[in-house]
Amino acid sequence: MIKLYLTGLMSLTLMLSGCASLENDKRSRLDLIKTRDKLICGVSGKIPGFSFLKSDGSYQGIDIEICKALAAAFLGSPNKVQYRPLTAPERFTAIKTGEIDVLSRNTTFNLSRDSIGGNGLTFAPVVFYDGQGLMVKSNSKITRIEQLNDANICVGSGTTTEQNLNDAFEEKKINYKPIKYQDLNQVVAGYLQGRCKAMTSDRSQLAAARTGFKNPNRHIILNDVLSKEPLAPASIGGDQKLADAVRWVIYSLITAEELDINKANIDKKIKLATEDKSKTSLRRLLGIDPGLGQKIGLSDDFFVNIIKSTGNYGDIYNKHLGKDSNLPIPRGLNNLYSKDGLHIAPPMK
Ligand SMILES: N[C@@H](CCC(=O)N[C@@H](CS)C(=O)NCC(=O)O)C(=O)O
Repeated sequence: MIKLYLTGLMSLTLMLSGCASLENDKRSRLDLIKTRDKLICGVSGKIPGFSFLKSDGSYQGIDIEICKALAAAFLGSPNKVQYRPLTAPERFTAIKTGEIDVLSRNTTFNLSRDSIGGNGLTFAPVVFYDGQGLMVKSNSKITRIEQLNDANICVGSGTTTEQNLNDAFEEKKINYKPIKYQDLNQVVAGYLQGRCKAMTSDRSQLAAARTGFKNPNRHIILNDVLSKEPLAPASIGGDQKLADAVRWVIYSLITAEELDINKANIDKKIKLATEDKSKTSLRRLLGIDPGLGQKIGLSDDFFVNIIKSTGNYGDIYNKHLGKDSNLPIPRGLNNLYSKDGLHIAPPMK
């Protein structure tokens, strides 16, 4: 009798949990994206190298390439993206209200944002390891953070930057006055007009902003790094199907670099794996043998579509931040783990 009751209870629980996951499945935004046949990607649009709106109306940068890789994986084409420029204070509301599908905008991954009791987002793997810095005019003779006592500091509101500035200066017992602005252009304008002795932001943003100055070499970024700023894409929390797909697209870019698969050689790799049945893991990755894509709600050629569209993580990095780009930033932490950096992908199997 007890046994019967327990079996009944178990199958009811299984039924219910089965139904629940089906329900979640149905309501995933990934399906909406596919029906719409367009990915709505939230970006900044104001940071050269990351996401920058050019005068011809096109967007460029590593955050943009992430949107393209997602569209290639979800919809088969990197061009099926609608970009939505957002300021820092606007970005999380845009995810929550469903105005955008994915945020790919120099956004720091932290506990308060990636939690149900916080902003309620789900973060994808880090696409750029950054840290917060301070930029000052070279003729100010300031070289250390301590020399900024009693200074006005220009900062963007609604950012981790604002909080870190407070934490770092409090800890070092340095007095300062934050002058807050809505976006990077305003922060820059405030700083250049002399409202502040220093401007603070992610170091990549400081370097990017400086490329647009009339005399970039009259400004220096101090060596002090105030925080960890791991920048990552994010989507709404509680939608595992979308989050899985986003996460494995980022890992695909890293995996491809690890395996030295790029735009130029992918057709050769496909040919090799098609002809050689012993290349089992490569065959699975390239979708020659089915199964991987299906598990994350995508077609089995998702990996091939990504690499054909954007190349691997290293290709993207070199194009926008490499030594021949307008904003050369040494790879450092942003190299592969096997090359003393922090990027590593779990096995794609
Ligand atoms: N990574 C930090 C800061 C990112 C950020 O958005 N910074 C401000 C600049 S101070 C900004 O709006 N930058 C880009 C823009 O102006 O569009 C965060 O996630 O809070």
